[in-house]
Amino acid sequence: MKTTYIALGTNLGDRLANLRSAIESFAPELRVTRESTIYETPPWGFTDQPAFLNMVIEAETNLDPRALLVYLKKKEDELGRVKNFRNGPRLIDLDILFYDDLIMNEENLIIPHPRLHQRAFVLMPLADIAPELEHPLIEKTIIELLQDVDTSEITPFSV
Ligand code: PH2
Ligand code: MG
Ligand code: MG
Repeated sequence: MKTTYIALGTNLGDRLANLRSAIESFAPELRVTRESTIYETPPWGFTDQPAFLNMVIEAETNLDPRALLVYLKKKEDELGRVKNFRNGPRLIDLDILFYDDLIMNEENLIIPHPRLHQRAFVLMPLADIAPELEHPLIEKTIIELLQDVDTSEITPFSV
């Protein structure tokens, strides 16, 4: 069994339902062991779009990283994601952040996620469930990485 961290993001439709449906769809290949708080976050990269809901989950899996990527893409498709432009609005986005302490750099799969340490919308929920986790390349904990990003516009989401 490997431990993986997956970031969830959504800014179209019923955002809360999209997160819930995604988590419900993870079995049997992913066993969710922790869930972060859900945060409402300003769009990053392409700003003229609705606010996102973001969260992170911890899960156990026997899938290897490539198979996990394929599995998550299939879940995105099944949940109704339509292909859009880079950083554009999306119904659901499922990104692998970490896979144990694996470091890999291939054309379509880079682990740890190459931009996670710059993104408050990832670090904030990740810090809820794995504050002391150390980034295997940067060799800083999530709490330390969080100190270097602007979290001022990120708010816990309540219904
Ligand atoms: N995802 C992106 C681009 N920008 N901004 C926020 N706030 N949250 C996201 O999940 C997000 C984003 C590309 O995956
Ligand atoms: Mg993404
Ligand atoms: Mg993605």
